[in-house]
Formats: sequence, structure tokens, C-alpha cells
Amino acid sequence: LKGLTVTHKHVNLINKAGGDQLSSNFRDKNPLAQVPVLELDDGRQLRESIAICRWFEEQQPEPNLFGADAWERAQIEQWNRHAELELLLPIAQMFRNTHAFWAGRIKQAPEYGEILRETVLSRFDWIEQELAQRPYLAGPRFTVADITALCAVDFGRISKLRIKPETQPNLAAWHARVSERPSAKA
Ligand SMILES: N[C@@H](CCC(=O)N[C@@H](CS)C(=O)NCC(=O)O)C(=O)O
Repeated sequence: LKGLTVTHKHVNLINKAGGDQLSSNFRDKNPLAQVPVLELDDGRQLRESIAICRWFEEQQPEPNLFGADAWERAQIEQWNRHAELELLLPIAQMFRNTHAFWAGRIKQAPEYGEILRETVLSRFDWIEQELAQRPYLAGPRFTVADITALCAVDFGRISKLRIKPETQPNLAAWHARVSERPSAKA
């Protein structure tokens, strides 16, 4: 999307040893043993997806994804926080607490996971109402908030969380709109 060149180093999260992220080499980069980590040519390292996105925005300001003026920046921050905290976090926690993949790897609380499923479904209904008023989460144009929300919604599929086009037509139309962007397909 930004036209920046980033070399990817694959970190296998699910190999027999439990995952490359658990190695001491990787923990030196991120003690939380999580991807992504951005490594700059000069050796500096940056964690957290949104921090990395902000860095990219500063390196290549166009197309603008974080806001062009104070009010738009605040609106986008609000919606990106909503996307992270109200969609991505419960979806990720639901996956961790209910999915067979995590059984034996972490302590699971399936009942809590099912409560989160209801939370996420109610959040989908809320976003449906919001998207009846504008084409993108934070306003009339595509921003980082849409990227975070798209990642969240697509991540939900692994836990069989799906948009219901019959009752959530605006959410379904938004999902199709952002998914068809070349950068979403890349
Ligand atoms: N808040 C972090 C979350 C990072 C995260 O949850 N990474 C997951 C993959 S999406 C991970 O590395 N999991 C490895 C594990 O749980 O063992 C960010 O946005 O970068």
C-alpha cells in the first residue's frame, strides 16, 4: 500500500518445538515471543503492529492512513482502538480459549471463550449500525482502522465467526470493499 520494501523473515509459530518465537534468539527481539518485529537496517527493532504501521506512515506519508489533521487523526485513533480492543482482542482470546489448536499448549477457559463469541457477535451488530452511516470505519475514506478491523474479522473465520449478510449488509459490503483492495490481497 505504501510502496515500501520490507524483507520478510518467516517465523514458524507452530513447529514441533512449540514455535520459533520461543527461541532465545527471537526472545531477544521480543521477550513476549510474538510476531511481528520490524528490524531496521541499522539494527533497531520495533514491536506492536500499530507502532510498526505508524513508523511506515512516517517513512512514506502517502497514502495517508492515520489522519491528515488533528480531528481526523483523533477519529482514526478512536476507531483503530475500537477495532483492536472491541474486535481483535476478543476474537483472538476466543480463538485461544476455544480452539483445539491451543489445547495442551495453553490453559483454556472454553466457557469464557463462548462468552467472548457473544461479545464479538454483538460488536458486529454495532459496527453494522456504524457502517450504515459511512463507507469506512473512521469516515469517508480507507484508513488504518479498516486494516485492523479487516484483520480482526478475517481472523474470526478460524473460530467460525462470520458476518451475516442478511442482517449485516453494511458490514458485509464494507468487508467486500476493503478485501478487494490490491493491498488486502497481497
Ligand atoms: N499486540 C501485538 C500482538 C501480537 C500477537 O498476538 N502475535 C501473535 C500472532 S498474531 C503471536 O506471535 N503469537 C505467538 C504465540 O502466541 O505463541 C501486535 O499487535 O503486534
